[in-house]
Amino acid sequence: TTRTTAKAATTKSAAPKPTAGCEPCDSLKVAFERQLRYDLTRDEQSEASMFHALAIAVKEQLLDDWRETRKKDNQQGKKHVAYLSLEFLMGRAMGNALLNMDLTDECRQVLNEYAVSLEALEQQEHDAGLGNGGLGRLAACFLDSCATLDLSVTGYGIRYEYGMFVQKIVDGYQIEQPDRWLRDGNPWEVRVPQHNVTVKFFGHTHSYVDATGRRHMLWSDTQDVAAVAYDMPVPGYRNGRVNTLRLWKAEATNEFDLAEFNQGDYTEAVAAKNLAEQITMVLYPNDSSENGKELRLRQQYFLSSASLQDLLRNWVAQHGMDFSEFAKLNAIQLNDTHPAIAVPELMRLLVDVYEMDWDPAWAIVTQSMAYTNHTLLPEALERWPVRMFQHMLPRIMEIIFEINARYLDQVAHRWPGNIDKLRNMSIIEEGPVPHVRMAYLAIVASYSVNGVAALHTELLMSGLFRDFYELWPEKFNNRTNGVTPRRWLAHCNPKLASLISSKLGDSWVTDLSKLEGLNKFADNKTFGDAWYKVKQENKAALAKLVAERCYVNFDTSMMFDVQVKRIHEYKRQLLNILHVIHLYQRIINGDTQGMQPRCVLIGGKAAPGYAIAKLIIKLANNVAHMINCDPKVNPWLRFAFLPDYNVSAMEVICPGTDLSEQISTAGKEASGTGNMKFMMNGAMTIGTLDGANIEMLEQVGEENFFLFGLNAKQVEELRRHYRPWEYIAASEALNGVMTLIKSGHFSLQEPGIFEPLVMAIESPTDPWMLAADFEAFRLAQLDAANLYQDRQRWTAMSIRNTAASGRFSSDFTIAGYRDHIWKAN
Ligand code: B1N
Repeated sequence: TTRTTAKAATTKSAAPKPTAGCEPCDSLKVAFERQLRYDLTRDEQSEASMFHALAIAVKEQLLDDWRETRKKDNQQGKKHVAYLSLEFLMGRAMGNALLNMDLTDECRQVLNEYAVSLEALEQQEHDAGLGNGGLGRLAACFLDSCATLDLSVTGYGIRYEYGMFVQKIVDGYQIEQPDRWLRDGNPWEVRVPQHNVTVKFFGHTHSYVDATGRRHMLWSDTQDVAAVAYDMPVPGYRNGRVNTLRLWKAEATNEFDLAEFNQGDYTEAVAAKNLAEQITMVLYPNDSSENGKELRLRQQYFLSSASLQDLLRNWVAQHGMDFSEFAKLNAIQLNDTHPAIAVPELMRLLVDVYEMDWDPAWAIVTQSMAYTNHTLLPEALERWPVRMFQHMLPRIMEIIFEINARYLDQVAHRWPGNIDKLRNMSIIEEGPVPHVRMAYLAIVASYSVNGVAALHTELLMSGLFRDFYELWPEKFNNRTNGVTPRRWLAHCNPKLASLISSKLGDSWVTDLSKLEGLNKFADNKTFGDAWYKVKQENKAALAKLVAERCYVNFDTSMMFDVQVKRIHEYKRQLLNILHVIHLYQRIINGDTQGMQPRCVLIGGKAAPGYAIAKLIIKLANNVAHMINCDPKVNPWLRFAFLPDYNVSAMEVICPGTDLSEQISTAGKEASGTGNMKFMMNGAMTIGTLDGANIEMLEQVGEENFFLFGLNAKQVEELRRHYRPWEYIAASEALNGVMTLIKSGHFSLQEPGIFEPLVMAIESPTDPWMLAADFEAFRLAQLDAANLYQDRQRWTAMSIRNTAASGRFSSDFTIAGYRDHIWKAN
């Protein structure tokens, strides 16, 4: 099978291209062979060493463009955007780099002589799992779109030694193991020691007045940590641009723990390097919830300070000490509040280091900072104890107080005599333990505040940030998320990509609205058959993954029903499992008339401290065991939990899915992005009116979407008088399921372990309202099952879903950021 995608129309010569002023660089083949031959650390024959050699050779091919991009961006008056994020969930780089650089065919030719497939080598790459889920993967999709739209954007992040943990399943329970993704080296990164900066922690502040009467602030006796830049290339799609993802690693400076040196404790002092290097050791594995740990605040400040110092140093190198044009030529996008400490840090650098006055410095901050909110969940809103701040970052805390005092003047002016407003809107939350509200800090300092889907932005403006919306309506805007069609269609689904290109040409790769052209073929029998055939082949690939990782056989003649995402109560994997148990009961009871056989897959990681989420994983595994062991059930239903769900797994999963589960409680999922990947790859969605589902439904039409459940308003309304037992009593199906769980049928070895789940469902304070939505979900599933039996109709709907997915290209999203937020050229 070939993986040639949408490139039939493009021509590409294998010859190396000459570059001005230097000899033509080696061809991919020469570079690969040189690398393979001269790398003594690896065995030439192994796939791992061939992958490594190939990656280095590919990186070499993009060095000229990389250098040119930097030179051009520095010279031309192009606006630069710094995308600050604690997470970049990049996944593997090889397939994407080859696709974007149009080197896939040439690469295959080179590998031909080595009797090894490109796919086999690609498998050797460790995922760069520097993120938890949607937020981190969004940052990665955005980088691809920015480069493809020829924007000058630098991603700034942390080079975690250990990324998202590796999930093992032992006896049905999640076990976390460290992700040593760098153990074989990272061929893509370039260490750039000349870009080192120093980040200060702890110490004391004091001030003095100089001869001219100007007050200067000093922050001294600090513990200094070096930030070392590691750059990763971000190639645009066949346009010659190579942007940069700059990841910072913490290292000890010579000054670090000087005191111990002076006491003669040389070895102790050197050993103390650990303390500095801890900062970038590990990614916090909590998705959509606050981490609250001191080390996390250190990570946030480390990233923010290093990145801003880098930006300002670059600015001064180009423009000298004149910052008057800074905000015109720079935007700083905060990916949630995680890097919001960049606000006071930019003030500190401008005022203390570059000796600007407060007002012009504040003008620069408020004209360059923009903030994206990603969640309404209260447990995710970052608040740091003032005391922790004062101790770790004394100068930063002073600046926050000053920002707050000046801003509260504005509030007092807008709402004279309204003490409640002052208390509610203050950046400092008073109380026995005063806290800094990071979201408020971000809003106050930003000229743009955006949500990530239409409903989410509405709820921000009417709920969480209502007061701020009243004060500054002009700051608020919506930018619905998107995903890159390079990775999430052209690369991960080459068969569908070439089928699409056979009808539409390949311009859809950079203009996804072109997919609308597929509607014309939705009811065409021949095209439908070809579409179905591709889906079946992709299902076979997914079945292979499931067989290898779960030891469960998925039969491609059955419907593939998939829910993969972080495990969280609001995402309602439990609702999905309840439905699986219901199907199981029907089969046991012989009620299989007209039933559509299906394979259900659930995958995702639970935060290590999230007990209920871990219990949901255990339930899924126990239910799967009962189902898969029962030969009577087997022809109708199979169920697997996929361990260690990550970006690379999704590249196999979304092309092979028939039915995509997007079933969060309405009003809780800010946007979702997995939903879009499935839609793009021709899955039907069963989903609630939540996040971007609503916009997907608008695009594709209700007749091509299995909609069910309460809407956000109804959820809020029902909260006040929710009586789950009434829903359970009213539903024979749900009643049966609850009774079966309580009977201990799925916990024979460990009686009672699922009691907390039962209690959650039956509680009148259950925020996720599983019981309320169960019947609607069951009926929507019945619709889906019935429809699946009409192959032609289902296929037509699948085609219409892909056709309507164009809006969810991150190119569209980024064009929105470019035009409405960054105003970039
Ligand atoms: O961000 C995604 C959205 O599509 C999802 O709906 C949303 O849940 C996700 C603290 C988060 N929101 N908040 C986080 C991640 C890590 C962390 O430490 C919060 N992730 C989201 C992209 O917009």
